[in-house]
Amino acid sequence: MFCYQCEQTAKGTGCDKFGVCGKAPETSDLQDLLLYVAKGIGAVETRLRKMGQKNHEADIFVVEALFTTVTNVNFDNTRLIELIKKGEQILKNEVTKFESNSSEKLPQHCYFKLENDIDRQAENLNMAKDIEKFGPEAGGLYHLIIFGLKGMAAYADHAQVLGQEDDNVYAFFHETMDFLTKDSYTADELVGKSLKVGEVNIRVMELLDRANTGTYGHPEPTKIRISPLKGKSILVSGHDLKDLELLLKQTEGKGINIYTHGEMLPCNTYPGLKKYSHLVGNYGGAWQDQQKEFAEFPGAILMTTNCIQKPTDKYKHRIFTTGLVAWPDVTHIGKDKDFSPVINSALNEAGFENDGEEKFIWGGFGRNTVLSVADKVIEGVKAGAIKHFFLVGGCDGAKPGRNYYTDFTQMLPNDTIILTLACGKFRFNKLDFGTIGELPRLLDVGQCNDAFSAVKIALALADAFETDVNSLPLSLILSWYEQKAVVILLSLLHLGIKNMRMGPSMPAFIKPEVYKVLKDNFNLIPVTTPEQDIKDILGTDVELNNTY
Ligand code: SF4
Ligand code: SF3
Repeated sequence: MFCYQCEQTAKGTGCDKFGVCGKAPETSDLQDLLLYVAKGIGAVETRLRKMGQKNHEADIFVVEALFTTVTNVNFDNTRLIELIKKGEQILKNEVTKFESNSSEKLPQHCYFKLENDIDRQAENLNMAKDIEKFGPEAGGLYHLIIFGLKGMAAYADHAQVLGQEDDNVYAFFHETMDFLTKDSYTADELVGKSLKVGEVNIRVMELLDRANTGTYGHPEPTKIRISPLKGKSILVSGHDLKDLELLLKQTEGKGINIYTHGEMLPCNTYPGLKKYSHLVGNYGGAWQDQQKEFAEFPGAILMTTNCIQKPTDKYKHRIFTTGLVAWPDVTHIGKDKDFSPVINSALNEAGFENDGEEKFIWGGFGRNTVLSVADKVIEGVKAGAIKHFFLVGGCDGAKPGRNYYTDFTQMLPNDTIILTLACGKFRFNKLDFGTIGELPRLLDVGQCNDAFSAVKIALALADAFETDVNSLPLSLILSWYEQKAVVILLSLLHLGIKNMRMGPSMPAFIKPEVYKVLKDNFNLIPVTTPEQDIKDILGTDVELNNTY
């Protein structure tokens, strides 16, 4: 195996014996094999599309194959082999279709056949081979494109589940997978394609935004309960709004309270979801605390997408997966979305014996809400009450260095507004930052899936001040962990956003020469210390304000 797609990669260079995330070598190699098949499908679909022939099953397959290989999604070899076999079948049919109309030779990926010794075959085609072939710099850029596509596939899948698709997006997935079957590349070609992934991802995030807000309404400012209520309980983690809605419907009147966990927190702010009175609030923090929090939770747990960790014996019997997320020997709820096993498990567990002490946090500051008070925000800036905006967002992870984000937000002066999104916010979202006028200083825009909303807010502010995003009193401090953060970074770079700070460390696949390009063109800066970074941005000395 070789994998360096996430921030917690071994020794900061790559997992080559066992994944720090818990991914076994065989699983890692099978994931790469699945992508090999998906590249073949992309190559043949690109050519068939030029002949006017499309195949929606192939479109969905490529997206699902990519999403399946995102960090902390699918650890189940059986399911991966099933997917590889399904891909092989699609590939065979599509190649036959193509060959009946053309004598052009297809890339070798299109002639993939599953061998008896799958593990050996998978090992021979893993990510390390790309690095051997292209070298570390170009190999890293080649993988940057793949990781960007993985992140984009996650967003496209969520949008598709709620009925939002764009055929041009599928065409781009196929073209890019086809591009990845070539034998050599120039650095310019790879950089150009990476930024193109960022560009198309903006369209995908727009589709997802439309899917979520079109189905469940715009998030609205909401006081979210973060302490438990007496009674039977189900905890829903991941990112999928539709799975939560289906579960809410299936548990109506059953006396079970539903709690969100991790990135599901913003679900409490959508009118179409908060209308269910048994969606009672949020329990716990970000994904990396799940082994402790799930063990303590006295009910059933449903994982809808990433990020799953190895379930411990304390809760393995009462955790369930659905969608693309999977763990060996954990009960998987299939496409029929019959959540009865989850409901029965919740009814069998003790539930909370008492109500917890009442505690709430605010959420629901998506673009619609923030832009509805844009005049107050602009007034605040003009009157000098708001000096600077910080977008502190992205993925959380287990590294101790991630305290940076807690300290950073606590050190920010009181005349600054903090916009946040994704699970990185759990580093500071339970702190009371107070208000500027009537506006809370901390505005939670939503999930990583709501990055489009944050982009819209930044662009609207730039419009209001008749300038561009780079000239706004706005600084972006990104935390990254997995591939959705990678594609958002590519989108921000495509938009020409400069001076972003990124941490807790730079991706292992961004090698020095590539980093130099990012530094020279976009002034992408690694985070240092909160004190130094705030001083560099605001020009003032700060210290930790422990009053929060
Ligand atoms: Fe390692 Fe991250 Fe890959 Fe898991 S996803 S194997 S932790 S680099
Ligand atoms: Fe978090 Fe996985 Fe990425 Fe959705 S839940 S931001 S890490």
